[in-house]
Amino acid sequence: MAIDYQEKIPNNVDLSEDRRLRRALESWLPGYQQWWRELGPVDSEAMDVYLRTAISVEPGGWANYGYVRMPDYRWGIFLAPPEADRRVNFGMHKGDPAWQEVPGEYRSELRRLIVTQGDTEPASVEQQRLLGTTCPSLYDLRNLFQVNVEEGRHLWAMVYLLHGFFGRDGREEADAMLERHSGDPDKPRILHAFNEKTPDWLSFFMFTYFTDRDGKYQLASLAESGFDPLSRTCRFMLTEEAHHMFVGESGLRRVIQRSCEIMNQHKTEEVRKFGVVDLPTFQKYLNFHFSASIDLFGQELSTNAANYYTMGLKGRFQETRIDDDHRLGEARYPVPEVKGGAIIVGEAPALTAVNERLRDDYAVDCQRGVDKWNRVIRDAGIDFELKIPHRAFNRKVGIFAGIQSTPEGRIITEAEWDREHGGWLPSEEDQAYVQSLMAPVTEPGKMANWIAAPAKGIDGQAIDFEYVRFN
Ligand code: BYC
Ligand code: FE
Ligand code: FE
Repeated sequence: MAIDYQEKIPNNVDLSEDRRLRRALESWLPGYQQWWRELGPVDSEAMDVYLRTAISVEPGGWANYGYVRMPDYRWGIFLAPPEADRRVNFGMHKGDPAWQEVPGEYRSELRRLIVTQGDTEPASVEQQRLLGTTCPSLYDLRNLFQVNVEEGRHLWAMVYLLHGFFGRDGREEADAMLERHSGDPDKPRILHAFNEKTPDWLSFFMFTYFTDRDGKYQLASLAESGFDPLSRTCRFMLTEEAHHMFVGESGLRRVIQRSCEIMNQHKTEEVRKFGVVDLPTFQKYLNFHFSASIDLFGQELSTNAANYYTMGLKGRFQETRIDDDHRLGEARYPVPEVKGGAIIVGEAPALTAVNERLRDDYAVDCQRGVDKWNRVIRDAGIDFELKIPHRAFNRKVGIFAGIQSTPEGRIITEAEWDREHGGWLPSEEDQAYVQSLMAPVTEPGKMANWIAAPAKGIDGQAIDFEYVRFN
């Protein structure tokens, strides 16, 4: 399963044997490159960046590190190795051999899932395109670009499926991926969170911690798909996702570490005058990014999701490790409800609640990093605890979209919300303050004042390694 880099489009799907598909993808390539130049990372054309590139899809042996001139990055198509005798593992077709072609009756559902997944990838690159101009260090700049090129590759992954398995409407959907743009009033990206701004590095780290983690859970559910090419594609994408979440988790830990240092050094909580992020502001950013990211799981009760499950297209997180019938005929699942001005836990058919179950799995995973950050704060002897806000807080999708709630989950009136929300979400002033910290630091090994150095470098290199050369 080696990857052939001699080809125009590196791949491990025997593209050279499939003339029609190769031509289709080669004709999509220039549009992609133009999109990258126009809406990818600004001013990056001349930079050499110490990037990892996939050279094999086997576990452990896939990454190769070296300097790459950004526009020459080789985006390619990499699928995880096939599993012998793989089956559909859930839904009404449970036990059938996994599909190597799109089942005709599920074509439009499958296409919609692939389009929604694909649309998020270039959206995130668009959201992050200005961040390079205010990088806190060369190490961070390199990580940003690594995330960006891999999100670009994730778009390729979905475009491969569209071109390879959906004929003409697949080609049209692939073109549309480059026509919708994050925040565009006429042609926005599909999901809300991907039309928000990522204007500063605190937001970037929050995004890679919380929103890329939605990617992990969605990709893991799609990796369970009975449509085997989708499953294999997502399995390889997941190996890349781990780094994106690492960038978020470690970035946020470093922000907190630095804030705590300054708090202790000056024996004050009012650290803004020393040019670092105060913990209450950090909490507000956390509140925003968690709430925006849990919206990405859709409605608590979703017939779309139930259909995807029954059809065998999208499973649950780690479907095959769950001990039940994998058909969800009778099973029930706890689901929150708003009743009489309070939030209670109700119950619903597990089949229509698969979105909610995934959101639950996701929330547990989010807590882990927060616990680690709290340990940093505690170890510094500071009395402050970061908290994940309640499910009901600041929601735009699902049953909580119609109400307002405090971060603790108490339902409040619109008037109270208008009065109080500036204390819970980043205000304009908070955002302006965070923005004021963003000045580029590009001397090897040096860090911006508001962030601590990482524990170690990338690929065993020193922290003061020249991760990016500007030329
Ligand atoms: N924004 O039945 P429901 C990633 C719509 S992130 C706007 O609950 P469903 C990444 C919905 O379309 C992972 N609209 O929907 C991270 C539906 O419309 P219709 C991305 C929304 O389908 C960082 C209606 O509301 N992957 O990879 O069960 C950087 C009813 O909703 C939203 C995927 O999302 C929203 N948030 O659930 C880079 C996987 N939510 O039918 C990359 C593929 C719902 O009324 N997508 N709606 O017209 C899916 O599995 C599903 O589409 C969703 C939505 C889970 C997102
Ligand atoms: Fe991605
Ligand atoms: Fe990602």
